[in-house]
Amino acid sequence: MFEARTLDAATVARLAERVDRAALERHTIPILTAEYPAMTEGDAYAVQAALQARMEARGVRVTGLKMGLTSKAKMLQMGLAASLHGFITDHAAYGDGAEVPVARFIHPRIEAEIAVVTKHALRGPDCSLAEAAAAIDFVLPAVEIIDSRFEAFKFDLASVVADNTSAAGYVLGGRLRAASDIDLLTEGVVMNRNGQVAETGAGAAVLGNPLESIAMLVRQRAALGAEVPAGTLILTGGITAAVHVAAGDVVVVQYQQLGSIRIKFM
Ligand code: 0L1
Ligand code: MG
Repeated sequence: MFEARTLDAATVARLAERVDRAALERHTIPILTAEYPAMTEGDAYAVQAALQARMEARGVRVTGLKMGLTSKAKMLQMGLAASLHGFITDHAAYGDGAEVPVARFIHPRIEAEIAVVTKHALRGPDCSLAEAAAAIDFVLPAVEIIDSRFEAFKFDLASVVADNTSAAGYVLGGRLRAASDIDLLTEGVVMNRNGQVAETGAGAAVLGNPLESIAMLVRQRAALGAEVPAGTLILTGGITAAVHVAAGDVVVVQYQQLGSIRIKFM
């Protein structure tokens, strides 16, 4: 599924440190392929894994997994047409009503997403929608905060995978619902920023069905020799294009059946 690795372990570690430092110091860096144009997706996931190890070594806790670039709106916005995955952490995890300091980020954007928590482990290269559906414990709404470490929020696929798919934080809220109580395809979302509708969409925008996003995550993890354990929080990917946020913005994301999430950016 992913092209073979070409970078040696020392280079992978150096690139992970470069991305990590940019996030910690909140400055942008050139895309990694500027120096390593032949970098593959296999290399990029190795850098992402090294980045995760660095973060965990200083006490950051991985709280789940995310899919990215799962809607046409996002793919068009970023000019990239392949879905990818990363990890999410407790570093910038918030609840409904949170006041989020934008100074924690470089040039943050937000995305309305449908999240799930799994009750069974999912594994293997052939994971189906039915298997994904059967593994869901509950569904909840989420807003992902993304923040590229690359100049002008522009990158290629390998660079953004290495940069943990721009993951920077997330806000959970709303109501927990059983998957059987929600039609994931027609679940509607309206994102308001400062009282104006910024984006609208429905669950089907996520790869035709958010369950496909979960199944794809499992297949991608399998290609890396990993599974999605029971109890995993999964952000299934932005339903709409991402929206820029700045200090002073108040965002309210309303879901049809999952409730709403309010965030004030400070
Ligand atoms: O969660 C996302 O869809 C982000 C994936 C990486 C691309 C981007 O930063 O927009
Ligand atoms: Mg996202």
